[in-house]
Amino acid sequence: MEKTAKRILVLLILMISALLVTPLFAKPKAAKAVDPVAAVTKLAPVTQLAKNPTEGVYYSLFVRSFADGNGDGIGDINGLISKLDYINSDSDKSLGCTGIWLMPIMKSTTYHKYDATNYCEIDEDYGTIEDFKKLVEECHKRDIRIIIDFMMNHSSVEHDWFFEACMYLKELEKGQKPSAEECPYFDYYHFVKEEDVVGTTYYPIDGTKWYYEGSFWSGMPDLNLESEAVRGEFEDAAKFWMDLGVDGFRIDGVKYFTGSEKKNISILKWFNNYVKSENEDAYIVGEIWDDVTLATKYLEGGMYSVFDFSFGQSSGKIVGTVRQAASGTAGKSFANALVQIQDIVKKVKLSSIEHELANTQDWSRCQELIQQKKEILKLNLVLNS
Ligand SMILES: [Ca+2]
Ligand SMILES: [Ca+2]
Repeated sequence: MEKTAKRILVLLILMISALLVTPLFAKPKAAKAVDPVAAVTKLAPVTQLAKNPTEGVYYSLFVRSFADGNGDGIGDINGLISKLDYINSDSDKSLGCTGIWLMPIMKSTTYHKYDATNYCEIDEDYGTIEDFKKLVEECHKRDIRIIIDFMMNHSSVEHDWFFEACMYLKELEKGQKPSAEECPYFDYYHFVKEEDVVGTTYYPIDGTKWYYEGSFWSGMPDLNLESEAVRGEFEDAAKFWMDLGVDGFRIDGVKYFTGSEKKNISILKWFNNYVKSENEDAYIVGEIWDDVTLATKYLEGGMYSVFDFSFGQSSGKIVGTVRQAASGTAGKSFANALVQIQDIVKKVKLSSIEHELANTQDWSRCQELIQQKKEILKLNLVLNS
């Protein structure tokens, strides 16, 4: 295990031990419940150990619902800037998070924005590139790193690439074979003829006998990540955001890149190598929603981390530990679970750590899973580091 990762793990174990010392070793009379406020105060120094983007606590943030800066009822970048002290500052009221993960901010037609219509623009609901530059500056002033959602598996059905490809297919003469030389965007997606449709993830293109793949839904056509041209587009997009100062990426839908785990890992290797060639400290975490052993295999793709979904949701280890913070066994059980996960991780990649995840946009929020009490939420964030 890498030195820094070890330090974090040891720190977590020490923190959790701090929760346990009183109930385990004090005389029965002194075995009272741990005060969450006092516990959080003790845990706070974790922020001081986050020396680079791979360490610390990341706050997952849906810009649309976080803070509205212009009063139109939709959260935006300027609203977020106005609340940064809440995320990390010297104030006792700060959550002490060392990073934020912004759910999609790129131009899109949906409220969730997981289907981009342009990978190098901020959605106008959220603001402008100038606003984003200001956000990066204000975050870095407060030692908050920014990673952003990066959606390579699919674009929006309204992306120009898809529009151009469909127009080309509609204009093909009968019997004419499509060619990427005539229309490069034909190779950007997975188009098949009617007779080659497999399963239910293909959708028809009106006025043609062609179908396109949409793993998630018809509005998100799957991109061909084995195409050099598509990879070039994503290298340009990654560079665009890194030049603006982002510290890394959360890669969406990795398992759906292709039907092959080997190919998916190879795609990750390409992306990871590219990003690291631009910024060797960039943090890349992959969303591989699967059993922890299967998800961990994707570390072969060179990413520093993959999400560990087994720790999340209401039945997961993080929420369970927070709910039982005052018991004599919750902390020990949490530490044991972390050690077990790290044993699995180090068999694949010695220098990596698992990114324990309390919740995602697809689950109920932490506050709902636990309770509306800030100290308890803070404890949850620390365990989620
Ligand atoms: Ca707004
Ligand atoms: Ca795919």
